Amino acid sequence: MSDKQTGDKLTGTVNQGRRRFLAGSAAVGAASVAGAAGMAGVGALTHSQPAKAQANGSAANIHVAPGELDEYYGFWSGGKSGEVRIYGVPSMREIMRIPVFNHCSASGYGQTNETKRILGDSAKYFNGDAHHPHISYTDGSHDGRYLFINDKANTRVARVRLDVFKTDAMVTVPNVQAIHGLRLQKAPRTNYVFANAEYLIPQPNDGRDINDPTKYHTMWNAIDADTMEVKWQVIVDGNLDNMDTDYTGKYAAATCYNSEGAVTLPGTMRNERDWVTVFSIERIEQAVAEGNYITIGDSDVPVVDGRKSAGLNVTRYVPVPKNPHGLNTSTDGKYFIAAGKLSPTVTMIEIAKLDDLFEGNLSDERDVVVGEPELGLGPLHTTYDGRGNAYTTLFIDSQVVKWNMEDAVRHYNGEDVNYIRQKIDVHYQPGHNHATLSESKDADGKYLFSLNKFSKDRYLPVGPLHPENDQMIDISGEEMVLLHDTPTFAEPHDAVIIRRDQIQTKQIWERNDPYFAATVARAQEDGVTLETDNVVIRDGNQVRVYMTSVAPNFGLTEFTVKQGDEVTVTITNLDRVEDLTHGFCVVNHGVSMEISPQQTSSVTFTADRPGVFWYYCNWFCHALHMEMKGRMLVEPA
Ligand code: RUQ
Ligand code: CUA
Ligand code: CA
Repeated sequence: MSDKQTGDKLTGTVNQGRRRFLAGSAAVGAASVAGAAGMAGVGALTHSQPAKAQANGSAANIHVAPGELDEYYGFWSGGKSGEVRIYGVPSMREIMRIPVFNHCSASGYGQTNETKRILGDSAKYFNGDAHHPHISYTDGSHDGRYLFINDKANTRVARVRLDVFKTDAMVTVPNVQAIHGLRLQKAPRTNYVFANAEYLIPQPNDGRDINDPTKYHTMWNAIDADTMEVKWQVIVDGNLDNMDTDYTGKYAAATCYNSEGAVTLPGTMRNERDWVTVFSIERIEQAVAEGNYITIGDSDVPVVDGRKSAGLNVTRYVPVPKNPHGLNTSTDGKYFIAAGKLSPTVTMIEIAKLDDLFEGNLSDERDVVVGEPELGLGPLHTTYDGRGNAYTTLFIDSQVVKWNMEDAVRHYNGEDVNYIRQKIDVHYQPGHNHATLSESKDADGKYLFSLNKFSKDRYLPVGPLHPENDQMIDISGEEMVLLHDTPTFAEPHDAVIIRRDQIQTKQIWERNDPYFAATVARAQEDGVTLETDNVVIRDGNQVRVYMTSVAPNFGLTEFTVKQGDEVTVTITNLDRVEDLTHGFCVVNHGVSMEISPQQTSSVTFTADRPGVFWYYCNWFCHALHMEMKGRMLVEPA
């Protein structure tokens, strides 16, 4: 590439030209959607702001000098990669990756016995589709104990321990498909993880009714956050997309874009309105306690019928413009705000009115709506600054719009006020956005991230597949200011950012940690003390190899097995030094795992070929790290 081309690429003129081109193509796509939605006429797109960060000095604040620590932890969903990624905010240095629904070549997640126990039956899947990471609460504030995240691809919900940054529990939700929206009870503490199943299926899904979509339905699911067991499910009308909970622990609300119960795209656009489904957690618990439920198939999870036809009054359906998407609770606890997607509006539901709704004191479901501001094209998600302002992504407009909630309510009541504060261009096509602490009552309105689905011309080209582009915006002042671009891999849907003091991590493992307790118990059955013993135990054609590691030595420099043996190697890292992780890798066997200080890790594989196979430490641990190895001697069968 010539200097001239490089120079051109950096000029605002060219960037703006590209912006228009992109906005145009997005508008064409949207126009066909909007046309089908009976929304012709939307789609005039203009952009005038430069694509580069504004030079007003704010960017200097986000430089975190070498050796300095960031102010916030950012937990990014890894999307189709199935992982969670940890960034320091504001530096956007990637600090760690946590394998959750994927398997990991480095740590052995998905391969070690400890992690296979966590993955359970779903260990056979190598993929996941993680969307919504959320951190546990006590009284509406993040308590830093756990992070929970959904897997749309294989209908799972996982929990990550934030003292060790490891996935420690997973559940596959029965009788539903595609967990999408996921949120936690915020008060008094996170007792429940709530999970939306997006797709409609016959139930039980055992081959019956496959040709009769009128018999399909889906359910809203409550998982016990402490035991990770599914506690109950609620059958709903329509489907469930995104959701959020209130700040009292009483209510949750979910968007439904398929009130039609359709199985095709045109079908899901038929109704002029869809709805927001509101759940009364108390009333559902009461129905379960009174035995007012069924079970489905071979699952014993109580299923409460929340459809209108069942008349149980555990749910309410609030009509909103068709095919809504995001639903985000304002951090003052006042509103559920549902984004219009195909409508240029968001709908504000006043949570304080929900008691009256369920008690039948309102004449119309829509009476809980207290604002419906028009914001721009393609509103998808909303976040908050804790100062009364909301920030909504506009997918089609490629903008984030800052607007004032109380002014939007006044406007809805007929007052002539302008609730829009500012629109800022983002690059390009934003989905979620997320501001610091904006899922808790502690929202501090400092940084906002716009998680953009397209990066187009923002980075050095890497072929047809592009990264996404997560843009950091300063929202601490009156004006939003674009600060920084971070490329991210396929694809963070959502993120959660909390203060660094809200997380307390362990520096080394404790020997009695439940993460490897089952492995310790197995060793005890063999009469092995993991901290001292280096032994090989033969049990038929199963061989259990126990060894320690202390840099730069494995407790065994060789062990002998027979061809065809099932070999389990259990290693206990006796080093107590922070950051002194060892690895265990067997050459040509696809075996690799992490053993961090004071951790026990184990892996089982078949010694299928005779010969000499070296095993080695694959985590650089010592000046003699290269020498930290041994031989597995496999005798011919
Ligand atoms: S969704 S881009 Cu999976 Cu949260 Cu809206
Ligand atoms: Cu132990 Cu490298
Ligand atoms: Ca619809």
